[in-house]
Amino acid sequence: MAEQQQLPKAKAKVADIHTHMYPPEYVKVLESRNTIPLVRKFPTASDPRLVLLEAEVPLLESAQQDPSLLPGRPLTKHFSSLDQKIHFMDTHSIDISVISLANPWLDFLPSDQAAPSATSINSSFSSMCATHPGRLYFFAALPLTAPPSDLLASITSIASLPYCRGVILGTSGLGSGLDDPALLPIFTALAEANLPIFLHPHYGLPNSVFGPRSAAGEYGHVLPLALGFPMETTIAVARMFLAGVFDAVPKLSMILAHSGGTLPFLAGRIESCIVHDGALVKRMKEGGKRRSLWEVLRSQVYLDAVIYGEVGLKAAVEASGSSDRLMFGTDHPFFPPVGGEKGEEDGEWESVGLNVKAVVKAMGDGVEYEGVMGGMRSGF
Ligand code: 5CU
Ligand code: ZN
Repeated sequence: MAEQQQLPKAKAKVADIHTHMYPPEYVKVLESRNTIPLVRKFPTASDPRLVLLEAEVPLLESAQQDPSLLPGRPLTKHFSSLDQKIHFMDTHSIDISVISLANPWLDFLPSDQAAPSATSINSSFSSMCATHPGRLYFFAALPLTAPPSDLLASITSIASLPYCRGVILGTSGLGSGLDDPALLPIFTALAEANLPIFLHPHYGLPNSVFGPRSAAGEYGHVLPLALGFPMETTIAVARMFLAGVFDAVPKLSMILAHSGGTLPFLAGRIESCIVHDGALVKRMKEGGKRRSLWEVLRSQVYLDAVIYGEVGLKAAVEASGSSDRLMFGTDHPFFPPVGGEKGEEDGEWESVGLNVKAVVKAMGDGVEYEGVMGGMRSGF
């Protein structure tokens, strides 16, 4: 991409904090399923289709009648191949990647399968990292549907894995969201083990929120991904804050996907609604002084820089208090080039170029740019 060549090359190391994979054993599980999340082959498509979202289900059904209407997205080699991940990193001058299982992680597994699957997937990630020491680290997957003792045991074992730098977590928690008091021992164990949570959306908003539409009005992934995902993250963190989770576990640290959804923009409004609710203020002061959402964002929260726009990035820096708390990401293998040319996915990705360009516009091309791109984290 010609435009990207004019962007400054970071002199310090570049670290990608938001980059996913599905190890082959996870793909096998998706292939065996009849309900989402699933992987299905269609005679009209060269790659199998990965169908993850509620909004994609109608096409899954209509594809039976008209296979030219394919649901989901192609499950290319980018999702599972380590060589492809390294090739992508090299193509985009990324020195370090912190890889994570993509959504919906292990959320859907029956209780008895969750812990063994987590062990197997985390050990696959460990082995991948060991083949490229210093270039790859990972956020581990948690067996959230496993019995509580197995879940706690998995945190102990994850903490001893040399390349593990935290855990990836969705917003459903144990099924009732992240403000569920039953999660406090899990958050405490993660904080004690110094494992930050990379919080990532998957469930979005119910499709009905976007209103009734004609058949022509699906607009691809724009409504669920551009709007639903960020609102999901916003709601999850707002609920954690309102429930006092950050005060109960002050050592808990979170990295929020997509620059915190809409939190940087809405934190003021959330605060205003709190201070106008006497009962809520009283409850939130029970442990002593009430910390504002701004204070929590600036002390316990980091944001990725996956927002594709200068204005959003500037809001993210303001909300998290410093560009030191903002971390570059690519979201590979999502958002591949769509030109349709053979081999195009092996070249530079426009989504990455857009993101780097937004960081340059928001930060300039000096130390702040280097810091967001990973300079501060070269000693991962
Ligand atoms: O925007 C993203 O982060 C993603 C992701 O990770 N997974 C997905 O299904 N769509 C978008
Ligand atoms: Zn992602």
